Amino acid sequence: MCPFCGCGCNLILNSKDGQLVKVTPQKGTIVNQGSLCVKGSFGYDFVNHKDRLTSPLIKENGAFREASWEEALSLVASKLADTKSKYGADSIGGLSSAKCTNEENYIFQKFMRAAIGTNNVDHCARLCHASTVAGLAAAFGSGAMTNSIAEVEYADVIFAIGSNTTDSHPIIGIGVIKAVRENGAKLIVADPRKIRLTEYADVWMRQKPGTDVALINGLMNVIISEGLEDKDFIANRTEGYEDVKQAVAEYSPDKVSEITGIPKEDIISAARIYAKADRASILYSMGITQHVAGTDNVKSMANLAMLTGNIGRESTGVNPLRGQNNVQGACDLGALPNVYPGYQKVVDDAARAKFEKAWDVKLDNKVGLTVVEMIKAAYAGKVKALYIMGENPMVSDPDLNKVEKALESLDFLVVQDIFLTPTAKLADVVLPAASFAEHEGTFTNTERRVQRLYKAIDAPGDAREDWRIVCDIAGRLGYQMSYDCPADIMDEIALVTPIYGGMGYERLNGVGLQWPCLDKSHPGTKFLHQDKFARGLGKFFPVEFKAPPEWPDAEYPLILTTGRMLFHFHTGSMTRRAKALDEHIPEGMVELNPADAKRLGITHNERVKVSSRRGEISIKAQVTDKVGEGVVFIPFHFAESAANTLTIAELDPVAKIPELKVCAVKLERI
Ligand SMILES: Nc1nc2c(c(=O)[nH]1)N[C@H]1C(S)=C(S)[C@@H](COP(=O)(O)OP(=O)(O)OC[C@H]3O[C@@H](n4cnc5c(=O)[nH]c(N)nc54)[C@H](O)[C@@H]3O)O[C@H]1N2
Ligand SMILES: Nc1nc2c(c(=O)[nH]1)N[C@H]1C(S)=C(S)[C@@H](COP(=O)(O)OP(=O)(O)OC[C@H]3O[C@@H](n4cnc5c(=O)[nH]c(N)nc54)[C@H](O)[C@@H]3O)O[C@H]1N2
Ligand code: SF4
Ligand SMILES: [Mo]
Repeated sequence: MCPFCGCGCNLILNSKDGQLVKVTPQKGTIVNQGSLCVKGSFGYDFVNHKDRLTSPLIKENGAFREASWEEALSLVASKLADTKSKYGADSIGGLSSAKCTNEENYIFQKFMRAAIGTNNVDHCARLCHASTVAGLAAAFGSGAMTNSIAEVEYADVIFAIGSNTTDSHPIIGIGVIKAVRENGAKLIVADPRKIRLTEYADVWMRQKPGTDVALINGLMNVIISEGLEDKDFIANRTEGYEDVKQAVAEYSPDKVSEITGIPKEDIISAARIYAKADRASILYSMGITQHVAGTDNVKSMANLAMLTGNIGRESTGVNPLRGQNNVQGACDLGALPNVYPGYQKVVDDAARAKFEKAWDVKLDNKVGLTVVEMIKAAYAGKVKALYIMGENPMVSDPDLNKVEKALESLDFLVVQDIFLTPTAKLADVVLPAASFAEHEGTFTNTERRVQRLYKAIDAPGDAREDWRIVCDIAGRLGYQMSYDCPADIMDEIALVTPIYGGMGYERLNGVGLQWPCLDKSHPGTKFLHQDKFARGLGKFFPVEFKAPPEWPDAEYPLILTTGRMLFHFHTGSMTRRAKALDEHIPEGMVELNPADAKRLGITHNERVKVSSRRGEISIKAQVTDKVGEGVVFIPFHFAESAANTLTIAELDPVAKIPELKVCAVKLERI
C-alpha cells in the first residue's frame, strides 16, 4: 500500500538485493484500478535513503551517540517510570502515528493507557479531521466518510469545498474529473484558491478564508426559500430542523455575499444545482476542518446534506477525505484521548470496565490531552515527558517558536522515526523504526477500507517495527504485551472493537474489508446511514458565523492560508528525500496576487520576508492569480521556510483543532 495519502492505493514494490528499485501499479484493485499519482510512482526512494536511522541514539552533552537497543530501551523505560513516580502518569504524553499500521496504533494507545496509565494519547488527526470526528459524530453518530471512492464517479452533482482533490487525493480527483467529463456531472467548487478542479467547475465560489459557515447557511437559505428542501427526508429521518430553518433565515444571499465576497448570483445558482440533484456528493477536507469554527463548519456540511436528502444512498453523502495513509485507522484504533478502539468512550463506565477486563489493568476515567494541549502543557511545565512515534510537530504544529520551547523544556523526549527529523533532533533518545516497505500490517483508507501491507525488504541496520519497540518498552515497565506477529494483534483488535469485529488476516487479502464489519460472516459496509443514521435520527445543528480569531489589520494586512501541493507530503521527511519529487520542487514559496505584489513592489521569484505576530520566515515569492487579493498561500512542507512559524495555535473549543487556515501576516522585500 502507498505510504502517502488516505486514498490507499495498492502498488507493487520491486526490489533487488534488498533495495527498492521500482514501483509498479497493481492491476485489478478496487481503489486505484492500476493508477498511481506521482508520489506513489516516484516517491519511494526515501526508503533506501542514506539518512535512514539505523541504530538507537542517545544524547550526551548535547550530541547523539549510537547505542544498543538494550541500553536505549532500558533508558526510556527508566526515565518514563521515574517521571511517573515523581509527577504522576498524566505528566507523560504520547503521540501516535497515522503513518503506522492499525496494529501499531492499537499497541501504542494500549501502551499509554495500560502501561503508563494515562489517556494523554493523540495523533495528527487533531490537526486534520478532529472537527469531522466531533461534528459528524454529533450529527450522524459516526465521524467517517459516508460513501466510497468509486461512487464519486456516478454522482450527478459534486460539491468540493475546501478540498484540493487533484493535488491531495489525486485518485479521487480522477473520479471527479471523470464524473464531469464522461458522465455529465455538475461540479461546484468552493475554495479561496484557484485549484485544478476550478477549471472543471460549473460554479466556483472564491470565498474569503474562514467564512464557510456563512456560505453554507446562505445556500440553505436559498434552498428553503425556494422550497427545494427534501420534506420527506427531513420528516422521517431527522430532528432539529426548525432550529436550523430559523437560524439560516438571517443569511440572505446579500448578507452572505458581503461576508464571503462571493457574488450573490453564484450563491443562488450553486444552491439550486446542489438541491436539484438526484445524487449530490459533498467532498470536503482541510479548508473546512482546520478552523476554530471547524466543528461548526462540519455540522454545516451535515445540515446541507440532510436538508436535501443527499445521504444514505449511493453516490451521495458527506465525504471528509481523510489525509494520511492510515489516519482513519489511527482514529478507529483509539489513538485519541477520549476514546478506546472503536470510538468507545473513556468516560463511559461500561466501556472502561470492558477494556480493564480485556487488558487486565485499572484504567483512568478522564479524557486526556490533545496534541496542541500536550505542547502547551509542556510549555507550562505540566507535561514532563513525551513519547513521539512517527510525527514531526517541529514542522507540523502551529506556532513553531513556542513548540520548540515546549519540547526543549521537557525532562525527557523520546522520538521514534525513520529519519532524524527536526523533532527527533530535540530528543534525548531516538529509536529507529522500520518503514512501510519493511512491515506487515494493515492500513485503513479514507473509505474505511482495511487493507493489508506486505513486507518487501528488510529494515536497514538495527531498525525495528514500531509495534515491537513499544511492546519491549511496556515489558520493561512491568506490563507484558507480547505478540508473535501483527495478525495476532488484529485478532485482539477484533475482540474489543465492534466495528472491526469481523476483521482477521485470513479475510483481508485482496481488496480488504470496509468497516463496520461486525462479525466473521459480515461482508463490510460500502456506504453508511442507509435506513437509519448510526445515532438513529440525523440531527440538525444551527450554527452561526464567527470571524476567525485573527483577522487582518493595518499592521498585518494579509490573510495567510496554508496547505499542500501535489509533489510534496507534509513535513517533507519522506518526499524531500525522494529525488524525482524534490528536484522538481526543491523549495517553498509564498503565492501572492499580482495586485498585492504590485502594491508591495514585489516581483516574481524574489525572496521576501513574511511575518506574523509569532515569527518570521524568508521565502521565494510566486506572483500568481491562484490566490485572490489580500490572501497569500504557503505550503507547509518546507522546514527551512516553515509556514507554521507564522500560524496561530488558537483551538476549536470542541474538537481542539488549531486554526491552520487563517492568520494575519505582512510581506516585505528583503
Ligand atoms: N500531495 C499531498 N497530498 C496529501 C497531503 C500532502 O501533504 N501532500 N496530505 C494528506 C493529508 S494528511 C490531508 S489532511 C489531506 C488534505 O487535503 P486538502 O484539504 O485538499 O489540502 P489543503 O491544501 O490543506 O487544503 C485544501 C484547500 O482548502 C482551501 N482553503 C483554504 N482556506 C479555506 C477556507 O477557509 N475555506 C475553504 N472552503 N477552503 C479553504 C485551500 O485553498 C486548499 O485548496 O491531503 C492528504 N494528501
Ligand atoms: N500550517 C499547516 N500545518 C499543518 C497542516 C496544514 O494544512 N497547514 N496540516 C496538518 C495535517 S492535516 C496533518 S495530518 C499534520 C501532519 O503532521 P505530521 O504527522 O507531524 O507530519 P508527517 O510529515 O506526516 O510526519 C510523519 C513522520 O513519520 C515518519 N514516519 C514515516 N513512516 C514511519 C514509520 O513507519 N514509523 C515511524 N515511527 N515513523 C514513520 C516520517 O519520517 C515523519 O517524520 O500536519 C498538520 N499541520
Ligand atoms: S493518490 Fe495517494 S495513495 Fe494513491 S498513489 Fe497518490 S499518494 Fe499514494
Ligand atoms: Mo491530515
